[in-house]
Amino acid sequence: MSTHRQAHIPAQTANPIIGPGYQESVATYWNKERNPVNLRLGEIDELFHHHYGIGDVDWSVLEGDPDTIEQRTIAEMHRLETAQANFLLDRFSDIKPHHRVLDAGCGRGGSSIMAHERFGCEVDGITISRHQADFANQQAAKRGISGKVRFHLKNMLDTGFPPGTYQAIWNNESTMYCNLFDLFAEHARQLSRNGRYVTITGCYDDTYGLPSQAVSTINAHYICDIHPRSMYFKAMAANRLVPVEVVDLTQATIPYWKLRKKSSVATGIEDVFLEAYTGGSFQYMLIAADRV
Ligand code: GPP
Ligand code: MG
Repeated sequence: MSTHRQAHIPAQTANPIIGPGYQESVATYWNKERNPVNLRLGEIDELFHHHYGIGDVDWSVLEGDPDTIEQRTIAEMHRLETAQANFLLDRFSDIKPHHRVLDAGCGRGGSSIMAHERFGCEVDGITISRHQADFANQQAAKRGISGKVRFHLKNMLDTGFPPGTYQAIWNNESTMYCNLFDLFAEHARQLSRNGRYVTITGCYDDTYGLPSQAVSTINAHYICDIHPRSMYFKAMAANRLVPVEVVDLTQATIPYWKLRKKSSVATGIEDVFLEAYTGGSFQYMLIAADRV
């Protein structure tokens, strides 16, 4: 009898860069995802985000002409999500037009397009979802920036990009889809010496031990695996990434979730995020690090 294992052929065979099982289910989720909470917001200015918002809410959007409350609420949520992306990009002060930057887990490309428009640099966005890569490339084409902003079907743990290619790399709410040690090893390889890495992420506070029920519910909702806060620093220290700035954005994101809960595009996960953040088991963090 042969002892050879039958090679597993993923259902999504058109995507050869992902492994079977976990990554396959994540890609399937994002290939099917068409949530109005992302598409209706993105349609406002054709910047499609897959992250949450920060900053104070203008609560007047829930008042006044009832016919415009819905659209004004959606515009306000979008404003807060764009503010989050700008807060992340603010950590890259030295990007010049000749630099290349990498958006790891780029979603539909909103942050990548913002980076190019702000710095004039070349941007590579990578995702394991063919739908997201195609969608994001169409957005770049519509803006006439396809020569500068390119989206690829690639695995952020193993991109194939040459060593030292990037002056900057970020993960905007995408680290919870992979092992941090593997991820930061790949980032350190691709970053130039003295390059900058930034992540905004949700992490659980391991002061309290393991993930709370609310954090576990978020994991199940998005098929992700939220890491403990301490693991970010261990994985950075192991991979030549030295933190230079840590910002707890938990209080800054709570207003976004309160508004989202009242909006027509709420998905049902809002109360869970509010419970996790206000209960203290979950934190929304920015970490910036230098590649030494
Ligand atoms: C938001 O994406 C981000 C994630 C799904 C990763 C998980 C992030 C954490 C901070 C835990 P999205 O914009 O597609 O989500 P939604 O459809 O709920 O707006
Ligand atoms: Mg969203």
